[in-house]
Amino acid sequence: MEEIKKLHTAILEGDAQMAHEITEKALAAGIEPMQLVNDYMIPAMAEVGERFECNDYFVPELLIAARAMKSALTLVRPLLAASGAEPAGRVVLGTVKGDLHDIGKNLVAAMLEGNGFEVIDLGVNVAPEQFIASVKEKGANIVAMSALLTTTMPAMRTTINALKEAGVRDQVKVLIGGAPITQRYADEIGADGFSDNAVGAVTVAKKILAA
Ligand code: B1M
Repeated sequence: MEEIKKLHTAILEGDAQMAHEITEKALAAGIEPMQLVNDYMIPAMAEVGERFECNDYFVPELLIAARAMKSALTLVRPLLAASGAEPAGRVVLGTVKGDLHDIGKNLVAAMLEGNGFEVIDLGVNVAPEQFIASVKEKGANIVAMSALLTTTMPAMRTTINALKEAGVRDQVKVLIGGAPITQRYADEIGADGFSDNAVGAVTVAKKILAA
């Protein structure tokens, strides 16, 4: 399906309707949802980020690109979830307090769901108390946190400490990621796992649950 290549352009140019339509047609033509995400959506958003960094794109362009990406993801997410076999774990996921970036977090959700995890997505700007309440209510075994700002990274440590204080730290594994996060930082704050990408997050989630 030749038209699929336009998905990259549609996201890059922030054409949500086009992104939605091409994704719909590609899925109808039998293209794997995972292929759409890995080969078109992630590279398109990576290029959006690069353009922003060299002042070719500004905040409005970022927002419309993000909207186009989300529009395509709404079609793909349920399919990724449906393709999963046995539930591999129950994940409470969110972007930490003070941080509104959710594109990477949504990709992590889609990848986890696509690999059989149940994902309780708390959204963005998630306070430690919200993570704790959800862990208790849903009986989650993974707390997954995303942060894109160096100023919001400390909220991960705060949340881990809050999990300890609430007496639920031993019930869950903590997985973290996001552009400024490193393995070193994960070790420093006592997280159980770190991944620098959404696909790797699945591998790490499986590994830490098995440990
Ligand atoms: Co903002 N932003 N932003 N932004 N933004 C960055 C992060 C920035 C690096 C841009 C820059 O200046 N070069 C910079 C942070 C600098 C820093 O902290 N050192 C920045 C800034 C400063 C800001 C504002 C403060 C700007 C302002 O208002 N002055 C503001 C903050 C708002 C807030 O959060 N409180 C802001 C706002 C925005 C928009 C709203 C315009 C928009 C977000 C829209 C949205 O998310 N709905 C936006 C965007 C789009 C970006 C960039 C350009 C792209 C982020 C993105 O979506 N990347 C970003 C620059 C960049 O990254 N090059 C930037 C694509 C996405 C697929 O990648 O999120 O990294 P990413 O996710 C990856 C991995 O990191 C990993 O997997 C994903 C897929 O492989 N991953 C995980 C992510 N979470 C994970 C969790 C895991 C595991 C892996 O386990 C749980």
